[in-house]
Amino acid sequence: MQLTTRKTVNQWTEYTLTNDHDMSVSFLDFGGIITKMMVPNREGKLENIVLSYEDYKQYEDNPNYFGALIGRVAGRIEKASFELDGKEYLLIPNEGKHHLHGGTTGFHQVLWETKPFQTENEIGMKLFHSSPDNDGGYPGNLDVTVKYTLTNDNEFIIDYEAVSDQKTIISLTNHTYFNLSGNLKDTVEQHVVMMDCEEVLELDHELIPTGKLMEVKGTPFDFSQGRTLAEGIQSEHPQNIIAGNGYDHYFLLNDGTIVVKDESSGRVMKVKTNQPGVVMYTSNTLEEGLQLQGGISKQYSGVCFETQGSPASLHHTVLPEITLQAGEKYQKQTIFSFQNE
Ligand code: G6D
Repeated sequence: MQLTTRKTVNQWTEYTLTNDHDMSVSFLDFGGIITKMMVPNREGKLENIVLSYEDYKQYEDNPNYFGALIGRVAGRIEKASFELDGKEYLLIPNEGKHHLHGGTTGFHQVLWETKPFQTENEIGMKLFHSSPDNDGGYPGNLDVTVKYTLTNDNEFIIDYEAVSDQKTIISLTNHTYFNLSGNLKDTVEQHVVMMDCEEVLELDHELIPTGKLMEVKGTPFDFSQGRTLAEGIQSEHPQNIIAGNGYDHYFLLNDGTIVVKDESSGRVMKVKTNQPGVVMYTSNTLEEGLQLQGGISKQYSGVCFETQGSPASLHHTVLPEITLQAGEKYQKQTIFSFQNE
């Protein structure tokens, strides 16, 4: 197990965690951005399975949120406003009249303090950020700790903890785009996904949840038996079309487990979370022609599993809330583990 560091553009630091089987995860202190994840294929060949810019300077803007920690609230907050105990809060509308992924002062663009740790079978980094009261319009002084851990069982674990001195809202995630083919050899259209989910949140034409839970049975959103992403990308289902021909939806998870397989490489990724759901985004609107590590971006180059509580709960009662009481500890975990078939 080892940790290496290197200075990159803007005096950012890139850390690389490597385990005893040579799996490695690289990330920046800026935005906690995951820049590389080297995972073996069935022949044992290590290849990068995440989308990342070749020129790190492009992370200054990062409109696709490649690899980034997202907060204070992942997803879209309708009309950039919410109410807590009868008081209305106005956030920065950074996508039309709505608020996306924490807005222009979001956690994807802050410099996190870092502190390494190591045990016999784990190596990792704690990342710290303090978001002041009224940061981007959110109430409460919020202290956040995110822990990135790589184990010798080829698991990459993200632990999220936060505490606020006032009642507030919070829903943290990581916005890594995965492509298990390795080094961008293929798109994710033939990736097979399995998840135990009966309902997804219906979206309107601005990708804002309508508050209606849509039964997945008999639709391209039913992943209970496994399904290629291509089926939703090519489907005529109105919800696949509204998302830009693919998926960009919040799936309510029964057991918090997602399995993703790429037949060509033999890579299998299992995602295990204690979040109530996940936005699966198949990069339908990813800008084409970006110079990424390993190749050029195109539609469906990657798939995101943004585990989170849904901000739609601020406007609809059908979902678990994302409120955090003063002094209450926010604690969430998502594990990405890798095997081969
Ligand atoms: C698009 O709608 C999608 C979001 O879900 C995603 O996070 C973003 O691109 C990067 O806006």
